[in-house]
Amino acid sequence: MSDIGSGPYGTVRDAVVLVSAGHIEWIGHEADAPEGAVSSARETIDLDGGWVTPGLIDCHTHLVFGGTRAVEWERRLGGVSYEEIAHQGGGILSTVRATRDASLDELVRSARGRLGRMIDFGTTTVEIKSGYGLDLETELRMLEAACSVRDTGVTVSPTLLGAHALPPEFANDRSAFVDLVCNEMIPQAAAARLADAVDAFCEGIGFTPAECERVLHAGSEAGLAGRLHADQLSDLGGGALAARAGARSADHLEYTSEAGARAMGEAGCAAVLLPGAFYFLGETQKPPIESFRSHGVPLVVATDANPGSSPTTQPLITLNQACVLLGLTPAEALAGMTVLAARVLGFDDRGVLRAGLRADLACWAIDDPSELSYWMGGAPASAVVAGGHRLR
Ligand code: DI6
Ligand code: FE
Repeated sequence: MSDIGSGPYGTVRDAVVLVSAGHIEWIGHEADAPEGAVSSARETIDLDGGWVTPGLIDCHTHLVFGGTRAVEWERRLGGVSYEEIAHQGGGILSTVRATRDASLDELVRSARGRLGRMIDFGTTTVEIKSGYGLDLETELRMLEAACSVRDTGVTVSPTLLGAHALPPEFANDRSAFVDLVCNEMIPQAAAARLADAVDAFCEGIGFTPAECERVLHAGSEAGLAGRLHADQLSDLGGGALAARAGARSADHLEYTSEAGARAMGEAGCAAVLLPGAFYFLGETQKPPIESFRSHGVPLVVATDANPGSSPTTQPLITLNQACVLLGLTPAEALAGMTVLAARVLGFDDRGVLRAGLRADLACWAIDDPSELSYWMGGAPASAVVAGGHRLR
């Protein structure tokens, strides 16, 4: 019994997890399992010495989009910066054109393919943002596509990211676009139950802190949680703004100041680290991890899966990047994609393995949990269970 929940991972060795009606009924040492429970189980998965973790929770993705940005990436390799491409009408706006052109069916089909690869690597809960429509109809279509991929068995938490970039038709009237986001997109998405949260891109190539504050305020008026793309390419005080506005998280945070980290700690605002974007954009300025630790800011890790700055569907590579590039420990990285990510999405029924919680499980043929972030990608999960159903 001595090692129940022990060490940095809360490890239980030689364990049994009993699942019933979609939930974990019992978890503990095999020797202590209820009499006959294992032998009478309808279905068993023998891990043969492998490990079980909570299903991975990817709390920041842009999994629904049209097209790719591979050609633009080639230009970036030739020396043109992400921001220059954005200023030339490319970047996010090129994905907006492809997404507006895509039907609901096409968006669902491509997102389902990407989500399938994430499931292979243990993801059972995913947040999906809109933000490549930038008009009412396409933003709602993106959210509908996000909700449609629930048929995979994965829990999807959709986020309205209407204020992601200024669409060309509003180039001369920023405030009218923010009005559209606040007065139409947010209320309609909330009324149709197509969004759990709102998000905005607080950045020189995105929206000002004042504009983002309006969006977060409109979101909370509509009963939606707040998130913020903050301080990714410059310090606009986005971390502090997210904290002040009561957002659940500020995300990216490469340029967040000490004061921003302190404000986040005081407000209980999580830091969602997106090492895939840091890597893919060749960033050199790292988020202030030590400041976040010292101010008690939860360190959360997500893929930021998107066509422009983090084209990945592989959460294990993200865990590796969080350790190698940003300096998290493997245990911190795993907590950041499980228990702490659950809180960012407002779920209290998952993210840890405990009796009574949802049976969202990822099974791995590994000898030690540090292998989840050690292999640069590693092998797919040997089994994935969501809500008690086997997804793989
Ligand atoms: N930051 C990101 O990493 C995503 N959005 C954002 O504001 C990706 C945007 C993209 O380049 O498509
Ligand atoms: Fe993002």
